[in-house]
Amino acid sequence: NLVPIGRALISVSDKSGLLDLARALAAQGVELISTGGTSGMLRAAGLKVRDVSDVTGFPEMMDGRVKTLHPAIHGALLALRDDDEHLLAMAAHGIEPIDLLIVNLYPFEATVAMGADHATCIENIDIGGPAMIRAAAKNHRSVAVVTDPADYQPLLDQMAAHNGATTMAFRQKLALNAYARTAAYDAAVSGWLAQEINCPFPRHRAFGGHIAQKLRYGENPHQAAAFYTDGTRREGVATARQWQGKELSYNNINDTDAAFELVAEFDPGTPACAIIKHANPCGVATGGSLTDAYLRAYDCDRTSAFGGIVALNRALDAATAEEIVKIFTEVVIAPGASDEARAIFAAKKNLRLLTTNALPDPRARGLSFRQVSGGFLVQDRDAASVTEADLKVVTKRAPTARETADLLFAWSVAKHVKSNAIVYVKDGATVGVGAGQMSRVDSTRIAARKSQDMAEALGLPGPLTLGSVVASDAFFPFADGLLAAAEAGATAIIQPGGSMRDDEVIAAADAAGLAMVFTGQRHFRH
Ligand code: 93A
Repeated sequence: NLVPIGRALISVSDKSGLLDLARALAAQGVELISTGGTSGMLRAAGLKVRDVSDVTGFPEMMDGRVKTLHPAIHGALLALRDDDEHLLAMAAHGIEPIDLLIVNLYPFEATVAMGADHATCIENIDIGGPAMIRAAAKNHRSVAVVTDPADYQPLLDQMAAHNGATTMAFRQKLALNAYARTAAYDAAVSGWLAQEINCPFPRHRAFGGHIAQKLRYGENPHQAAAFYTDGTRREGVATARQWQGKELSYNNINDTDAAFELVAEFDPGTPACAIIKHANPCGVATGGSLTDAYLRAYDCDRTSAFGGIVALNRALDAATAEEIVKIFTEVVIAPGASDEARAIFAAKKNLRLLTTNALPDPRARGLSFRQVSGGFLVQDRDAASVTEADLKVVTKRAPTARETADLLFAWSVAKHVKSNAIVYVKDGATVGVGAGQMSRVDSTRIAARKSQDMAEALGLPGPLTLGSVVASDAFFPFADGLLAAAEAGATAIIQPGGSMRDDEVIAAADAAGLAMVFTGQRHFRH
Protein backbone atom coordinates (compact mmCIF):
# COMPACT_ATOMS: atom_id res chain seq x y z
CA ASN A 1 0.00 0.00 0.00
CA LEU A 2 3.02 2.31 -0.09
CA VAL A 3 2.90 4.68 -3.06
CA PRO A 4 6.08 6.58 -3.89
CA ILE A 5 5.60 10.16 -5.07
CA GLY A 6 7.16 10.94 -8.42
CA ARG A 7 4.99 13.79 -9.67
CA ALA A 8 2.95 16.44 -7.82
CA LEU A 9 0.45 19.00 -9.02
CA ILE A 10 0.30 22.10 -6.87
CA SER A 11 -2.47 24.69 -7.32
CA VAL A 12 -3.14 26.83 -4.28
CA SER A 13 -4.88 30.11 -3.50
CA ASP A 14 -3.61 30.23 0.08
CA LYS A 15 0.12 30.20 -0.59
CA SER A 16 1.21 30.00 3.05
CA GLY A 17 3.82 27.29 3.62
CA LEU A 18 3.98 26.70 -0.12
CA LEU A 19 7.68 27.39 -0.70
CA ASP A 20 8.91 25.23 2.17
CA LEU A 21 6.75 22.36 0.96
CA ALA A 22 7.75 22.73 -2.69
CA ARG A 23 11.46 22.95 -1.78
CA ALA A 24 11.20 19.79 0.34
CA LEU A 25 9.41 17.94 -2.48
CA ALA A 26 11.88 19.13 -5.11
CA ALA A 27 14.78 18.06 -2.89
CA GLN A 28 13.36 14.52 -2.96
CA GLY A 29 13.25 14.57 -6.75
CA VAL A 30 9.49 15.09 -7.08
CA GLU A 31 8.52 16.70 -10.40
CA LEU A 32 6.33 19.78 -9.82
CA ILE A 33 3.44 20.90 -12.04
CA SER A 34 1.55 24.12 -11.24
CA THR A 35 -1.12 26.58 -12.32
CA GLY A 36 -0.19 30.16 -13.25
CA GLY A 37 -0.04 32.00 -9.93
CA THR A 38 1.45 29.09 -8.04
CA SER A 39 4.09 28.29 -10.68
CA GLY A 40 5.04 31.98 -10.84
CA MET A 41 5.77 31.99 -7.14
CA LEU A 42 7.70 28.72 -7.27
CA ARG A 43 9.75 29.85 -10.25
CA ALA A 44 10.53 33.19 -8.59
CA ALA A 45 11.93 31.21 -5.67
CA GLY A 46 14.25 29.38 -8.07
CA LEU A 47 12.34 26.10 -8.22
CA LYS A 48 11.95 24.06 -11.36
CA VAL A 49 8.28 23.77 -12.25
CA ARG A 50 6.20 22.73 -15.26
CA ASP A 51 3.12 24.75 -16.15
CA VAL A 52 -0.24 23.01 -16.33
CA SER A 53 -0.73 24.63 -19.73
CA ASP A 54 2.39 22.82 -20.89
CA VAL A 55 0.88 19.51 -19.73
CA THR A 56 -2.56 20.12 -21.24
CA GLY A 57 -1.42 21.83 -24.42
CA PHE A 58 -4.02 24.51 -23.74
CA PRO A 59 -3.47 27.97 -22.33
CA GLU A 60 -5.26 28.91 -19.11
CA MET A 61 -8.31 30.73 -20.46
CA MET A 62 -11.46 32.67 -19.63
CA ASP A 63 -9.94 34.57 -16.73
CA GLY A 64 -8.62 31.32 -15.31
CA ARG A 65 -12.03 29.67 -15.27
CA VAL A 66 -10.49 26.88 -17.34
CA LYS A 67 -6.99 25.87 -16.23
CA THR A 68 -6.84 22.28 -15.09
CA LEU A 69 -10.10 20.97 -16.54
CA HIS A 70 -8.48 18.62 -19.06
CA PRO A 71 -8.06 14.84 -19.55
CA ALA A 72 -4.29 15.17 -19.27
CA ILE A 73 -4.85 16.28 -15.67
CA HIS A 74 -7.94 14.30 -14.71
CA GLY A 75 -6.70 11.13 -16.44
CA ALA A 76 -3.43 11.48 -14.54
CA LEU A 77 -5.33 11.68 -11.24
CA LEU A 78 -8.01 9.08 -11.94
CA ALA A 79 -6.20 6.27 -13.79
CA LEU A 80 -5.93 3.00 -11.91
CA ARG A 81 -2.25 2.15 -11.78
CA ASP A 82 -2.85 -1.63 -12.00
CA ASP A 83 -5.50 -1.70 -14.73
CA ASP A 84 -4.20 -2.62 -18.16
CA GLU A 85 -6.85 -0.68 -20.01
CA HIS A 86 -6.18 2.43 -17.97
CA LEU A 87 -2.45 2.07 -18.56
CA LEU A 88 -3.01 1.66 -22.29
CA ALA A 89 -5.19 4.78 -22.37
CA MET A 90 -2.50 6.72 -20.55
CA ALA A 91 0.14 5.56 -22.99
CA ALA A 92 -2.08 6.25 -26.02
CA HIS A 93 -2.72 9.85 -24.94
CA GLY A 94 0.63 10.63 -23.41
CA ILE A 95 -0.83 10.99 -19.89
CA GLU A 96 1.72 10.81 -17.08
CA PRO A 97 0.42 9.85 -13.61
CA ILE A 98 0.17 12.40 -10.82
CA ASP A 99 0.77 10.86 -7.38
CA LEU A 100 0.27 13.89 -5.18
CA LEU A 101 -2.23 16.73 -5.47
CA ILE A 102 -1.84 19.87 -3.37
CA VAL A 103 -4.87 22.14 -3.80
CA ASN A 104 -6.59 24.73 -1.73
CA LEU A 105 -9.59 26.47 -3.18
CA TYR A 106 -10.51 30.00 -4.17
CA PRO A 107 -11.44 31.66 -0.86
CA PHE A 108 -15.21 31.64 -1.42
CA GLU A 109 -16.20 31.71 2.28
CA ALA A 110 -13.81 34.58 3.08
CA THR A 111 -15.06 36.51 0.05
CA VAL A 112 -18.65 36.21 1.30
CA ALA A 113 -17.56 37.18 4.83
CA MET A 114 -15.92 40.32 3.39
CA GLY A 115 -19.30 41.35 2.04
CA ALA A 116 -18.14 41.20 -1.58
CA ASP A 117 -20.61 41.84 -4.39
CA HIS A 118 -22.44 39.11 -6.29
CA ALA A 119 -20.06 39.00 -9.28
CA THR A 120 -16.99 38.74 -7.05
CA CYS A 121 -18.54 35.90 -5.05
CA ILE A 122 -19.42 34.07 -8.27
CA GLU A 123 -15.86 34.45 -9.57
CA ASN A 124 -14.62 32.93 -6.31
CA ILE A 125 -16.51 29.69 -6.84
CA ASP A 126 -13.71 27.26 -7.60
CA ILE A 127 -14.57 24.61 -10.19
CA GLY A 128 -11.29 23.07 -11.32
CA GLY A 129 -9.95 22.78 -7.76
CA PRO A 130 -12.86 20.72 -6.34
CA ALA A 131 -12.90 18.60 -9.51
CA MET A 132 -9.25 17.66 -9.02
CA ILE A 133 -9.67 17.17 -5.27
CA ARG A 134 -12.61 14.79 -5.78
CA ALA A 135 -10.77 12.90 -8.53
CA ALA A 136 -7.64 12.43 -6.45
CA ALA A 137 -9.67 11.49 -3.36
CA LYS A 138 -11.61 8.89 -5.37
CA ASN A 139 -8.29 7.40 -6.44
CA HIS A 140 -6.74 7.55 -2.98
CA ARG A 141 -5.60 3.97 -3.45
CA SER A 142 -2.82 5.56 -5.54
CA VAL A 143 -3.00 9.32 -5.07
CA ALA A 144 -2.42 11.51 -2.02
CA VAL A 145 -4.48 14.72 -1.88
CA VAL A 146 -3.69 17.60 0.46
CA THR A 147 -6.29 20.36 0.83
CA ASP A 148 -5.05 22.16 3.91
CA PRO A 149 -1.63 23.78 4.60
CA ALA A 150 -1.86 22.22 8.09
CA ASP A 151 -1.24 18.85 6.40
CA TYR A 152 2.02 19.89 4.65
CA GLN A 153 4.25 18.91 7.56
CA PRO A 154 2.46 15.60 8.24
CA LEU A 155 2.90 14.82 4.52
CA LEU A 156 6.64 15.48 4.67
CA ASP A 157 6.88 13.43 7.86
CA GLN A 158 5.12 10.53 6.08
CA MET A 159 7.46 10.72 3.14
CA ALA A 160 10.49 10.90 5.42
CA ALA A 161 9.30 7.83 7.34
CA HIS A 162 8.54 5.81 4.20
CA ASN A 163 11.35 6.64 1.84
CA GLY A 164 9.39 9.19 -0.19
CA ALA A 165 6.10 7.23 -0.20
CA THR A 166 2.75 7.56 1.56
CA THR A 167 0.76 4.82 3.29
CA MET A 168 -2.82 3.83 2.49
CA ALA A 169 -3.95 4.86 5.99
CA PHE A 170 -2.53 8.33 5.47
CA ARG A 171 -4.10 8.68 2.01
CA GLN A 172 -7.45 7.55 3.40
CA LYS A 173 -7.37 10.28 6.02
CA LEU A 174 -6.44 12.86 3.40
CA ALA A 175 -9.30 11.66 1.15
CA LEU A 176 -11.74 12.04 4.04
CA ASN A 177 -10.54 15.61 4.61
CA ALA A 178 -10.80 16.24 0.89
CA TYR A 179 -14.45 15.21 0.56
CA ALA A 180 -15.35 17.08 3.72
CA ARG A 181 -13.70 20.17 2.27
CA THR A 182 -15.48 20.06 -1.09
CA ALA A 183 -18.81 19.28 0.62
CA ALA A 184 -18.42 22.22 3.03
CA TYR A 185 -17.35 24.40 0.14
CA ASP A 186 -20.43 23.59 -1.91
CA ALA A 187 -22.56 23.97 1.23
CA ALA A 188 -21.21 27.50 1.61
CA VAL A 189 -22.02 28.23 -2.03
CA SER A 190 -25.50 26.75 -1.63
CA GLY A 191 -26.16 28.76 1.54
CA TRP A 192 -24.94 31.97 -0.06
CA LEU A 193 -26.99 31.44 -3.22
CA ALA A 194 -30.10 30.63 -1.17
CA GLN A 195 -29.72 34.01 0.51
CA GLU A 196 -28.93 35.82 -2.73
CA ILE A 197 -32.06 34.61 -4.45
CA ASN A 198 -34.13 34.72 -1.26
CA CYS A 199 -34.89 31.01 -1.13
CA PRO A 200 -33.97 29.91 2.39
CA PHE A 201 -35.63 26.50 2.27
CA PRO A 202 -34.94 24.92 -1.12
CA ARG A 203 -35.77 21.27 -1.76
CA HIS A 204 -32.13 20.32 -1.32
CA ARG A 205 -29.88 22.32 0.85
CA ALA A 206 -26.40 21.46 2.04
CA PHE A 207 -24.92 22.49 5.35
CA GLY A 208 -21.28 22.19 6.15
CA GLY A 209 -18.35 23.59 7.96
CA HIS A 210 -14.85 22.93 9.10
CA ILE A 211 -13.58 22.31 12.54
CA ALA A 212 -12.70 25.52 14.32
CA GLN A 213 -11.87 23.80 17.56
CA LYS A 214 -11.85 20.34 19.07
CA LEU A 215 -13.47 20.70 22.47
CA ARG A 216 -12.36 18.98 25.63
CA TYR A 217 -15.84 17.50 25.91
CA GLY A 218 -19.49 18.32 25.28
CA GLU A 219 -22.21 19.38 27.69
CA ASN A 220 -20.93 16.61 29.95
CA PRO A 221 -17.51 14.96 30.25
CA HIS A 222 -18.70 11.68 28.72
CA GLN A 223 -19.71 13.44 25.47
CA ALA A 224 -17.13 14.18 22.77
CA ALA A 225 -17.59 17.54 21.04
CA ALA A 226 -16.20 19.99 18.49
CA PHE A 227 -16.98 23.47 17.23
CA TYR A 228 -17.58 23.72 13.47
CA THR A 229 -17.95 27.00 11.63
CA ASP A 230 -18.92 27.74 8.05
CA GLY A 231 -16.43 30.57 7.62
CA THR A 232 -18.91 33.00 6.05
CA ARG A 233 -19.47 35.24 9.10
CA ARG A 234 -17.55 38.33 10.13
CA GLU A 235 -18.88 38.81 13.64
CA GLY A 236 -20.17 36.77 16.53
CA VAL A 237 -18.58 34.17 18.73
CA ALA A 238 -17.24 32.11 15.79
CA THR A 239 -14.94 34.95 14.80
CA ALA A 240 -13.82 36.01 18.28
CA ARG A 241 -10.20 36.36 19.27
CA GLN A 242 -9.36 34.85 22.64
CA TRP A 243 -6.78 36.92 24.51
CA GLN A 244 -6.39 34.85 27.64
CA GLY A 245 -7.85 32.18 29.86
CA LYS A 246 -8.49 28.46 29.61
CA GLU A 247 -9.73 26.87 26.42
CA LEU A 248 -13.43 27.45 25.73
CA SER A 249 -15.77 24.58 26.49
CA TYR A 250 -18.93 23.52 24.69
CA ASN A 251 -21.10 25.21 27.34
CA ASN A 252 -18.94 28.34 27.26
CA ILE A 253 -19.39 28.73 23.51
CA ASN A 254 -23.13 28.15 23.74
CA ASP A 255 -23.56 30.64 26.58
CA THR A 256 -21.20 33.22 25.10
CA ASP A 257 -23.18 33.16 21.89
CA ALA A 258 -26.43 33.68 23.83
CA ALA A 259 -24.88 36.59 25.76
CA PHE A 260 -23.47 38.34 22.71
CA GLU A 261 -26.65 37.95 20.66
CA LEU A 262 -28.64 39.43 23.53
CA VAL A 263 -26.43 42.45 24.22
CA ALA A 264 -26.43 43.25 20.50
CA GLU A 265 -30.17 44.00 20.75
CA PHE A 266 -29.52 47.35 22.38
CA ASP A 267 -28.83 50.68 20.74
CA PRO A 268 -25.04 50.77 20.31
CA GLY A 269 -25.14 54.41 21.42
CA THR A 270 -25.97 53.32 24.97
CA PRO A 271 -23.63 51.10 27.01
CA ALA A 272 -25.25 47.74 27.72
CA CYS A 273 -24.32 44.54 29.50
CA ALA A 274 -25.82 41.05 29.62
CA ILE A 275 -24.82 38.36 32.10
CA ILE A 276 -25.74 34.82 31.09
CA LYS A 277 -25.99 31.61 33.06
CA HIS A 278 -26.94 28.32 31.40
CA ALA A 279 -27.99 30.17 28.23
CA ASN A 280 -30.44 32.40 30.10
CA PRO A 281 -29.82 35.99 31.19
CA CYS A 282 -29.55 36.56 34.94
CA GLY A 283 -29.00 40.29 34.51
CA VAL A 284 -29.26 42.74 31.62
CA ALA A 285 -28.91 46.51 31.84
CA THR A 286 -28.08 49.69 30.06
CA GLY A 287 -26.22 52.39 31.92
CA GLY A 288 -24.69 55.84 31.85
CA SER A 289 -21.33 54.12 31.45
CA LEU A 290 -20.27 50.56 30.71
CA THR A 291 -19.36 50.08 34.39
CA ASP A 292 -22.78 51.32 35.40
CA ALA A 293 -24.44 48.92 32.92
CA TYR A 294 -22.38 46.00 34.28
CA LEU A 295 -23.13 46.80 37.94
CA ARG A 296 -26.84 47.26 37.25
CA ALA A 297 -26.93 43.92 35.41
CA TYR A 298 -25.02 42.29 38.28
CA ASP A 299 -27.51 43.64 40.85
CA CYS A 300 -30.40 41.76 39.22
CA ASP A 301 -29.20 38.40 40.53
CA ARG A 302 -25.75 38.42 42.11
CA THR A 303 -26.02 34.80 43.15
CA SER A 304 -26.52 33.51 39.62
CA ALA A 305 -24.00 35.93 38.09
CA PHE A 306 -21.23 34.04 39.88
CA GLY A 307 -19.45 31.96 37.22
CA GLY A 308 -21.49 33.62 34.52
CA ILE A 309 -20.71 34.96 31.07
CA VAL A 310 -20.58 38.71 30.55
CA ALA A 311 -21.26 40.34 27.17
CA LEU A 312 -20.76 44.04 26.53
CA ASN A 313 -21.91 46.10 23.57
CA ARG A 314 -18.80 48.23 23.45
CA ALA A 315 -15.07 47.82 24.07
CA LEU A 316 -14.18 46.73 27.59
CA ASP A 317 -12.61 49.64 29.51
CA ALA A 318 -10.38 49.61 32.60
CA ALA A 319 -13.05 50.73 35.08
CA THR A 320 -15.44 47.96 34.00
CA ALA A 321 -12.64 45.39 34.00
CA GLU A 322 -11.85 46.36 37.64
CA GLU A 323 -15.46 45.58 38.61
CA ILE A 324 -15.70 42.33 36.64
CA VAL A 325 -12.57 40.80 38.24
CA LYS A 326 -14.11 41.18 41.71
CA ILE A 327 -16.14 38.00 41.22
CA PHE A 328 -15.53 34.75 39.36
CA THR A 329 -16.61 35.08 35.72
CA GLU A 330 -16.10 32.40 33.06
CA VAL A 331 -16.01 34.49 29.89
CA VAL A 332 -16.18 38.15 28.89
CA ILE A 333 -17.02 38.98 25.27
CA ALA A 334 -16.98 42.49 23.83
CA PRO A 335 -16.36 44.19 20.49
CA GLY A 336 -12.89 45.20 21.74
CA ALA A 337 -10.86 45.81 24.89
CA SER A 338 -8.48 48.59 25.90
CA ASP A 339 -4.85 47.79 26.76
CA GLU A 340 -5.46 48.82 30.39
CA ALA A 341 -8.50 46.55 30.61
CA ARG A 342 -6.48 43.65 29.24
CA ALA A 343 -3.71 44.33 31.77
CA ILE A 344 -6.27 44.14 34.60
CA PHE A 345 -7.63 40.84 33.29
CA ALA A 346 -4.12 39.40 32.89
CA ALA A 347 -3.97 38.87 36.67
CA LYS A 348 -6.94 36.48 36.41
CA LYS A 349 -5.42 33.59 34.52
CA ASN A 350 -8.61 31.55 34.13
CA LEU A 351 -10.84 34.38 32.96
CA ARG A 352 -11.38 34.10 29.23
CA LEU A 353 -11.50 37.35 27.29
CA LEU A 354 -12.91 37.32 23.76
CA THR A 355 -13.12 40.25 21.37
CA THR A 356 -14.67 40.51 17.95
CA ASN A 357 -14.57 43.11 15.22
CA ALA A 358 -18.25 43.83 15.46
CA LEU A 359 -21.47 43.02 17.29
CA PRO A 360 -23.82 40.53 15.67
CA ASP A 361 -26.66 42.18 13.76
CA PRO A 362 -29.86 41.13 15.56
CA ARG A 363 -31.92 41.93 12.46
CA ALA A 364 -29.73 39.95 10.05
CA ARG A 365 -31.39 37.16 8.14
CA GLY A 366 -30.13 33.68 8.86
CA LEU A 367 -31.16 30.23 9.95
CA SER A 368 -31.20 28.42 13.24
CA PHE A 369 -31.02 24.68 13.72
CA ARG A 370 -32.26 22.14 16.19
CA GLN A 371 -31.31 18.50 16.03
CA VAL A 372 -33.96 15.81 16.44
CA SER A 373 -33.48 12.06 16.00
CA GLY A 374 -32.87 11.30 12.35
CA GLY A 375 -32.77 14.89 11.15
CA PHE A 376 -32.81 18.48 12.12
CA LEU A 377 -35.24 21.33 12.16
CA VAL A 378 -34.34 24.53 10.37
CA GLN A 379 -36.03 27.88 10.79
CA ASP A 380 -35.37 31.55 10.15
CA ARG A 381 -33.49 32.97 13.07
CA ASP A 382 -35.73 35.10 15.27
CA ALA A 383 -34.75 38.49 13.87
CA ALA A 384 -38.05 40.16 14.77
CA SER A 385 -38.36 43.23 16.93
CA VAL A 386 -40.99 45.81 17.81
CA THR A 387 -40.92 49.60 18.12
CA GLU A 388 -43.20 51.87 20.09
CA ALA A 389 -45.38 52.31 16.99
CA ASP A 390 -46.15 48.56 16.95
CA LEU A 391 -47.56 48.53 20.48
CA LYS A 392 -51.32 48.37 20.94
CA VAL A 393 -52.57 49.73 24.25
CA VAL A 394 -55.41 47.47 25.44
CA THR A 395 -56.04 48.80 28.95
CA LYS A 396 -57.77 51.95 30.16
CA ARG A 397 -54.45 53.30 31.28
CA ALA A 398 -51.71 53.78 28.69
CA PRO A 399 -48.12 53.25 29.83
CA THR A 400 -46.10 56.34 30.72
CA ALA A 401 -43.04 57.24 28.64
CA ARG A 402 -40.77 55.69 31.28
CA GLU A 403 -42.87 52.51 31.35
CA THR A 404 -42.87 52.31 27.56
CA ALA A 405 -39.09 52.48 27.38
CA ASP A 406 -38.82 49.73 29.99
CA LEU A 407 -41.49 47.63 28.26
CA LEU A 408 -39.52 47.68 25.00
CA PHE A 409 -36.34 46.82 26.91
CA ALA A 410 -38.07 43.92 28.70
CA TRP A 411 -39.45 42.67 25.37
CA SER A 412 -35.95 42.58 23.82
CA VAL A 413 -34.66 40.57 26.77
CA ALA A 414 -37.64 38.17 26.83
CA LYS A 415 -36.78 37.11 23.27
CA HIS A 416 -33.52 35.67 24.64
CA VAL A 417 -35.00 33.84 27.63
CA LYS A 418 -36.12 30.20 27.43
CA SER A 419 -39.90 29.87 27.48
CA ASN A 420 -41.91 30.38 29.52
CA ALA A 421 -40.13 33.72 29.79
CA ILE A 422 -41.08 36.45 32.23
CA VAL A 423 -38.84 39.52 32.51
CA TYR A 424 -39.27 42.33 35.03
CA VAL A 425 -37.49 45.60 34.18
CA LYS A 426 -37.04 48.88 36.00
CA ASP A 427 -35.16 51.91 34.65
CA GLY A 428 -33.40 50.03 31.87
CA ALA A 429 -32.29 47.07 33.99
CA THR A 430 -33.78 43.66 34.59
CA VAL A 431 -34.88 43.17 38.20
CA GLY A 432 -36.26 39.65 37.83
CA VAL A 433 -36.05 36.91 35.20
CA GLY A 434 -38.20 33.79 35.17
CA ALA A 435 -37.00 31.23 32.63
CA GLY A 436 -37.75 27.78 31.33
CA GLN A 437 -40.75 26.91 33.48
CA MET A 438 -43.51 24.69 32.20
CA SER A 439 -46.12 27.09 33.52
CA ARG A 440 -46.12 30.83 32.90
CA VAL A 441 -47.41 31.64 36.35
CA ASP A 442 -44.44 29.74 37.86
CA SER A 443 -41.98 31.85 35.81
CA THR A 444 -43.76 34.96 37.05
CA ARG A 445 -43.55 33.89 40.69
CA ILE A 446 -40.00 32.57 40.56
CA ALA A 447 -38.71 35.84 39.12
CA ALA A 448 -40.53 37.82 41.80
CA ARG A 449 -39.29 35.57 44.60
CA LYS A 450 -35.67 35.83 43.42
CA SER A 451 -36.06 39.59 43.24
CA GLN A 452 -37.27 39.56 46.85
CA ASP A 453 -34.15 37.56 47.83
CA MET A 454 -31.95 40.03 45.97
CA ALA A 455 -33.58 43.01 47.68
CA GLU A 456 -32.84 41.38 51.05
CA ALA A 457 -29.23 40.74 50.05
CA LEU A 458 -28.85 44.37 48.97
CA GLY A 459 -30.58 45.57 52.16
CA LEU A 460 -33.36 47.22 50.17
CA PRO A 461 -37.00 47.32 51.24
CA GLY A 462 -39.44 45.19 49.23
CA PRO A 463 -38.81 43.21 46.07
CA LEU A 464 -36.88 44.91 43.27
CA THR A 465 -39.92 44.27 41.09
CA LEU A 466 -41.83 47.00 42.97
CA GLY A 467 -42.68 49.63 40.36
CA SER A 468 -41.27 47.55 37.50
CA VAL A 469 -42.77 46.59 34.16
CA VAL A 470 -43.01 43.02 32.92
CA ALA A 471 -42.69 41.22 29.59
CA SER A 472 -44.14 37.82 28.78
CA ASP A 473 -42.76 36.03 25.68
CA ALA A 474 -46.21 34.62 24.87
CA PHE A 475 -49.75 35.52 25.86
CA PHE A 476 -51.13 34.94 29.35
CA PRO A 477 -53.60 32.08 28.90
CA PHE A 478 -55.30 33.05 32.17
CA ALA A 479 -55.34 36.09 34.42
CA ASP A 480 -53.33 34.29 37.14
CA GLY A 481 -49.89 35.11 35.66
CA LEU A 482 -50.81 38.74 35.26
CA LEU A 483 -52.16 38.89 38.82
CA ALA A 484 -48.93 37.35 40.11
CA ALA A 485 -46.97 40.09 38.32
CA ALA A 486 -49.24 42.77 39.77
CA GLU A 487 -48.74 41.25 43.22
CA ALA A 488 -44.98 41.52 42.71
CA GLY A 489 -45.46 45.25 42.12
CA ALA A 490 -45.38 45.48 38.33
CA THR A 491 -47.27 48.48 36.91
CA ALA A 492 -47.23 47.73 33.17
CA ILE A 493 -47.19 44.66 30.96
CA ILE A 494 -46.05 43.81 27.44
CA GLN A 495 -47.19 40.58 25.84
CA PRO A 496 -48.24 39.34 22.38
CA GLY A 497 -51.97 39.05 23.13
CA GLY A 498 -54.10 36.60 21.20
CA SER A 499 -55.37 34.38 24.01
CA MET A 500 -58.97 33.11 23.99
CA ARG A 501 -59.24 34.83 27.36
CA ASP A 502 -57.67 38.16 26.41
CA ASP A 503 -60.84 39.91 27.63
CA GLU A 504 -60.49 38.33 31.05
CA VAL A 505 -56.79 39.21 31.22
CA ILE A 506 -57.43 42.82 30.12
CA ALA A 507 -60.24 43.18 32.69
CA ALA A 508 -57.89 41.91 35.42
CA ALA A 509 -55.24 44.43 34.32
CA ASP A 510 -57.77 47.27 34.40
CA ALA A 511 -59.02 46.20 37.81
CA ALA A 512 -55.43 46.28 39.13
CA GLY A 513 -54.74 49.66 37.47
CA LEU A 514 -52.08 48.20 35.17
CA ALA A 515 -51.19 49.47 31.73
CA MET A 516 -50.89 46.72 29.15
CA VAL A 517 -49.71 46.66 25.53
CA PHE A 518 -49.91 43.91 22.92
CA THR A 519 -47.11 43.34 20.41
CA GLY A 520 -48.97 40.92 18.14
CA GLN A 521 -45.69 39.00 17.99
CA ARG A 522 -44.42 36.10 20.07
CA HIS A 523 -40.89 35.09 21.06
CA PHE A 524 -40.98 31.43 22.02
CA ARG A 525 -37.55 30.02 22.63
CA HIS A 526 -37.60 26.33 23.42
O1 93A B 1 -11.39 28.82 -12.12
S1 93A B 1 -11.13 27.45 -11.78
O2 93A B 1 -12.26 26.78 -11.22
N1 93A B 1 -10.68 26.61 -13.08
C1 93A B 1 -9.72 25.69 -13.05
O3 93A B 1 -9.58 24.96 -14.03
C2 93A B 1 -8.84 25.60 -11.91
N2 93A B 1 -7.82 24.80 -11.65
C3 93A B 1 -7.31 25.13 -10.44
N3 93A B 1 -9.95 27.41 -10.72
C4 93A B 1 -8.99 26.46 -10.81
N4 93A B 1 -8.01 26.16 -9.92
C5 93A B 1 -7.77 26.91 -8.67
O4 93A B 1 -6.82 27.92 -8.95
C6 93A B 1 -7.17 26.12 -7.55
O5 93A B 1 -8.14 25.45 -6.77
C7 93A B 1 -6.43 27.19 -6.76
O6 93A B 1 -7.23 27.70 -5.72
C8 93A B 1 -6.16 28.30 -7.73
C9 93A B 1 -4.68 28.47 -7.94
O7 93A B 1 -4.46 29.34 -9.00
P1 93A B 1 -3.02 30.03 -9.23
O8 93A B 1 -2.02 28.96 -9.16
O9 93A B 1 -3.13 30.65 -10.58
O10 93A B 1 -2.86 31.03 -8.13
